[in-house]
Amino acid sequence: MAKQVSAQGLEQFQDNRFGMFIHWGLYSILARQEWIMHIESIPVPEYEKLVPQFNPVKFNAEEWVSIAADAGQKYMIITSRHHDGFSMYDTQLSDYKVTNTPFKRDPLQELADACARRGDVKLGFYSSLLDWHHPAYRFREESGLAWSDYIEFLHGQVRELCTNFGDLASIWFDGDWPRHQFNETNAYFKAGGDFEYDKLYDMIHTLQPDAVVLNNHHEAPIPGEDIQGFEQDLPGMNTAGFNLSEAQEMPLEVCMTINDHWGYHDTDNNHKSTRSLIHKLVRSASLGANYLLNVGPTPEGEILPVHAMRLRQMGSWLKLHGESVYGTRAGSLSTPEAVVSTQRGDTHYLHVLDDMSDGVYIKQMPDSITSATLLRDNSPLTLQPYEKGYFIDLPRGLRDPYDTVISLQ
Ligand code: JFZ
Repeated sequence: MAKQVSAQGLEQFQDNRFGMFIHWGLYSILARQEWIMHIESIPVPEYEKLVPQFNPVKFNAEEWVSIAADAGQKYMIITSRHHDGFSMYDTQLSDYKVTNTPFKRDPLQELADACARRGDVKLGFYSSLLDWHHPAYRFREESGLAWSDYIEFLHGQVRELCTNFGDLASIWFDGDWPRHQFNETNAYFKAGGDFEYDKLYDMIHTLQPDAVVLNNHHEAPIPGEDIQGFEQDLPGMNTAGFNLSEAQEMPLEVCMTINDHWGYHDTDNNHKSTRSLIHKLVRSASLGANYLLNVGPTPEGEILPVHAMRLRQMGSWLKLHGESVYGTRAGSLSTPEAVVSTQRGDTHYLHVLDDMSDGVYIKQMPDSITSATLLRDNSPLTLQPYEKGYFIDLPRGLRDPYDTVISLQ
């Protein structure tokens, strides 16, 4: 049987509910998102010219971790190496890495130290399965290398990630998309064999027993993958076009961009509002999913102030309403469209996301529930029997601009 994350690690991961995703690499210099090398067909020697330009002098690990903590995010997942193949840490398995730039420092190590010092934000790593730079991935014919050379590199890097940065929350894989044969002969994508997942996942679960493994392959998880991921969509929805799999009976995670791109894009000003971000967080929670919200820092090493501001506003709301998010599981009440629910044991939380005319009608109330209060300040609300269910009157003055939470006990 394939190894899995520990029961405790899996519970903890779900309890976290809210995380920060970070896409950061050489591509931030070009400021046109992380796929730029592919989109503009930039040859490897050209792209390599970014190396001597990378010098994010404003990078401050403490600052990033404190933004996450202020936002109420309990973990942070950062790109250790994206599809461009550039390692953002001091790997011993390649010279194509951040410590060989003018910056010289290892930002992943600094983040690991900052997380360890604070203790309230866990660290995890994104790892790309495909690699547009590694000769054994994209240039096997020219280089005379074999697929096994790439597997050795990939597994070796994951071993480094699991060994050198303390306790991790998660390893997050991406780049193996079986249902999207972009172009079977396109060397940018075509793997030369399989990724030996059994071995790869067993290694992670042995070295990091509490870390969850996720693979963003957009299919139902295989053994050793502890959670199921959804990209840019809530579980069960597919507006993005690539979330073809059904939500499984297992812990879930939704990842989303805060604007329209993962990596830094200097003309993307389509920032989601704080209100819509809070709604996505609680809608994810109501479906049993964590919400991993991405930011793409600048080439100077900054999380954009417009993003930090929204994150901190989410944190202010969570300070008063966190009880209805952290440690909860999917809701089981049947609610009107604009209302979702989460629950912990016998306590249910109604999240009123829109202006309901007078209040909320719940068709079927579990017998265990006898009282309703406003979570924010415990003001009592009346549970009025109405038809077969209950009506909860929600006076205008009690409503929250983002999400009014009613606690049912
Ligand atoms: C993937 C990455 O390619 C992207 O750069 C980012 O890291 C995101 C979190 O994950 O995004 C994908 C993956 C697959 C498809 C589309 C976007 N697909 O199969 O269409």
